[in-house]
Formats: sequence, C-alpha cells, structure tokens
Amino acid sequence: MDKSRTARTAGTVVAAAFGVALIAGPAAAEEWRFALEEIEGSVQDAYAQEFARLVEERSGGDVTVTVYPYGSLGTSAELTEQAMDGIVQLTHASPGHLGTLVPEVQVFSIPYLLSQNNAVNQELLTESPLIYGTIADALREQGLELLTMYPEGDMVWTTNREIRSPEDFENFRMRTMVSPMLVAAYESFGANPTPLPYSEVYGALQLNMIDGQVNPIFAIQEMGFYEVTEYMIWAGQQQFVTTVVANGDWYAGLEGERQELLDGVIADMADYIFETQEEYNQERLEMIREAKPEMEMIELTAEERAAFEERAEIVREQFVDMVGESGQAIVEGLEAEIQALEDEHGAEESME
Ligand code: 6CS
Repeated sequence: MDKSRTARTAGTVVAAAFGVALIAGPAAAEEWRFALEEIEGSVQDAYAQEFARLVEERSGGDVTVTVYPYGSLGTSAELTEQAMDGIVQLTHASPGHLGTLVPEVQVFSIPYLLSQNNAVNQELLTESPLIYGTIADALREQGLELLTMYPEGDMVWTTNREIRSPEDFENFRMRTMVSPMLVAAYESFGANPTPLPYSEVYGALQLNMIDGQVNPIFAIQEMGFYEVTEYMIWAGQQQFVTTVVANGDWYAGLEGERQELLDGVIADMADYIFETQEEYNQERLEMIREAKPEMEMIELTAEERAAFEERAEIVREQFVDMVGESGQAIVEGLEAEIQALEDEHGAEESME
C-alpha cells in the first residue's frame, strides 16, 4: 500500500472515470471519496487534505481519502446529488446552494443573523443543539448525514460601482449562490439578484452580464474575481458557512470503530480549519492589494450598514414563509443560542 501520500487529489475526472483515480497507487482496503465546492488551494481543500492525513494516520493506512476539487465532478448542487447517490461518500455542501433541497439550512443566508464575533459563529457551528438537532434531521431526510459546519470568512462584495446604500443597488445585477433565500436577501437590499454556479461567475463579470458578486476574500483572490471588478466592499452582512456531509446510508453502515474514527477526526478538525480560514483570508487580502493596488477597498460605516440591516428584516419573515411552521423556531432558537454565546464571548471580534 502506498503510505507516502496522505491524500490523492483527483485531477479533471468525471464520475464515470473513478477507476482512473486508482491508478495513482495500489488500492487501499477502503477508499473514501471527498468532493469539494472549491478549487485546490482553497479553505475546503485545506480541510480535506488535513482530514485525509488524519484519517489515513489513525486508520494505520487502511483508509485513504481521494479528494475531488471543484471542477472535477460538477456544480455544488451536483456534488450534493452525488453524495446522496453514494457516488462520493463525503462532500462540502454550502447552505447557499442547498436551499431548494433543504429549505431549513437557508437560515444561514439571512443577513445579519450570525454574530459579528466569528469565534461565536465557530462555537455555534460546531456545537449548536439546534443545528445538530433540527437542521441535521432535515438533511437526514434527504439522505445526508451532517458531520460538521464551519465558517470560511466574512463575505465581501466585489463590484463595478461603489455601493454604500440600498439606493446604489438600483439596477445592479448581483450574483448570488442559487438558494432562494439569497435571492430574497439581495432583493431586500435593492439589487437584482442573479443566481449562478460558482464556475460561471468570472466569465459573467468579465462579459458584464453581472455587476458584482459576493464571497470571502480567499475565494475572491483564488477565483480572480478582483481582476474583473473595481471595488471590494465590507458590509458585514454575512459569514460564509459550509457543511461537511456524508451519504446517510454509508455513514450509518460504517462499522463502529470506523464511525468513531470519522467522528473523532471531524471533531479534532474544528480549531484547525477556523485558524486556517483566518490565515487564508488575511494572506489573500495582501495578495490582492499587491496584485491590484488600484482596487478600492471600502468598509461601510455603522450608519451605512444599518440601512441594509433594516431592509433585511423582512428576510426573516420570508424564511418562515418558505420553511413553514418550524422556520420560526429555527430563527428564534438560533438567535437565542447566538445571544447566549455572545454573552459569554462578546458580540464583537476580539483584537487579541
Ligand atoms: O460562491 C460560491 O458559489 C462558492 N463560494 C465559496 C467560497 N465556496 C463554495 C461556493 O460554491
């Protein structure tokens, strides 16, 4: 068995060609396939590489993990389907793309709902009874086991014009991920939301089919979005959050020790990925500054933010309308958990 590699990264392959990936080395006793919604070098890739290293180490090489970066297998929605069908065992499935399948996860797309203190979000996403209760149940109904969630960074607008107020968003085509809640959010801000898969964003910006997009800084850098926009604008409206999910039957069928190994690795990864996303976002901001010094960087004032926050209040009601009865309990439950964590850790980012 090839123990010199912690993970095999599949290049440009299609689902039908899984056999090709095995050419990389003699088959291990067990192979777990892990799909990413992001490219090599991304936060999700860092997660998967470390996950693979730990799984291989703790299984004594009996399990290897093959990582499929974005572009190998399809769009985010397609990756989720592949996990549901068991083509891959594991995938990242971001709430921003999951809304039509599991409406409940769209709670994470409500602007200004999560904390401005990301340490609070980190603890919430790792330990929340509501997330690992109600939200996990909703995913389970679709054949997906929720293993963990984590934040990937503050979502920043990159645009071709200055946006400081909802009025500035008039006739502005803002690319969003494909969940209905995000469309509602950007409508409330005054923009014309344009849902598109991740892979189409660069071209759409370049061809002026859209006027802006929103993503964490590391993604803006690695996907080149800053090259085809002029402004980076911090409005503090949303933290990008993602889930790691497994095929439900596969997870339930894992032999006891293997399931413990998987759960243990996932639990031990929380701090690693939190620190990594912070590092990546800081470093990549410097890279953007160096590569494009003329990029205008704007942080909205508290007053400017408040105008967007006020507009977004209606989005909570829309979430409840979309999800039905349980929606109200989800919003209120999550807000109560956030409040309790903020009472403990503070409502703003600590400078330490
Ligand atoms: O904007 C998107 O569609 C994507 N953004 C990130 C940072 N990760 C995955 C997601 O599909």
